[in-house]
Amino acid sequence: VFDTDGDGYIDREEFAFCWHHWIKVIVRPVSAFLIVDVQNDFISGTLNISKCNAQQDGSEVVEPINRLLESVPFDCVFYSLDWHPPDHVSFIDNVHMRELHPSSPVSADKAAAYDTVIFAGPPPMKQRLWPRHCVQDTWGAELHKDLKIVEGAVKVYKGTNPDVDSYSVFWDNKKLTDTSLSTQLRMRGATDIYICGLAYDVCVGATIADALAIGYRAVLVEDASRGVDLADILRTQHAIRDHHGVIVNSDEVLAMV
Ligand code: VGL
Ligand code: ZN
Repeated sequence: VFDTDGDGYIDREEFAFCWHHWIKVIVRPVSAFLIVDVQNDFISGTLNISKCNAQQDGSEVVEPINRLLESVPFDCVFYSLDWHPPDHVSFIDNVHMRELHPSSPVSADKAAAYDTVIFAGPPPMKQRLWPRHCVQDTWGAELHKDLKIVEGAVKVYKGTNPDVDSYSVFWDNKKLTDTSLSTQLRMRGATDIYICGLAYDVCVGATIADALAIGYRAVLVEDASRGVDLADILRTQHAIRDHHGVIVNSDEVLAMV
């Protein structure tokens, strides 16, 4: 009965039946959908990822994300926003505001966007420099205008400390402070987190790594994510699989409904 057409795979109808009447009842997953940084600056603004090495169009995540929001009954939905003050440490045009460590591979005068420097600290802090982006209360920090915002969803702001960058939606890069995300997920009893958005190899990758480290079942929705650098995207895929995360496309999530 599991493989009526003999193609070697469990029939989709059979799986759907097992899922609804048996598997789901036993495991009782509580799902969270986390949409990472689908903001203007990454799509068509100052940190336009289509001009980066991987040349991916960030606007293409909007359609699959909206489709998931419309069709999948997630137990909770989160939108994260990169939300920097004007004097943020990651901005290339702020590199002169802070002292670099003698071991920094690039000096402040030579540093360009996308270079990595080491700030003096203490302790010394590695930092990739980016064009000024997602400044609080500017157009570039707004979510894409076509992104569906569902009722009852929670917005999580990160990167608000001028002196520390924050790629993961859980913690800043030095793990000094956490956002409200862990608390909110715990309050709701979440077991499974579906993650997607921008940028695949930066904030999405860091967030799914933390989710897996905490012990959530974490699922990357790949066709709803776009990245900066092809080699880093590959590294992110390997890191997810190494830590028992799952990589799927949105139609596979839709097929679970
Ligand atoms: C991001 C670079 C700098 C991201 C944020 O959201 O992936 N990337 N700040
Ligand atoms: Zn940022």
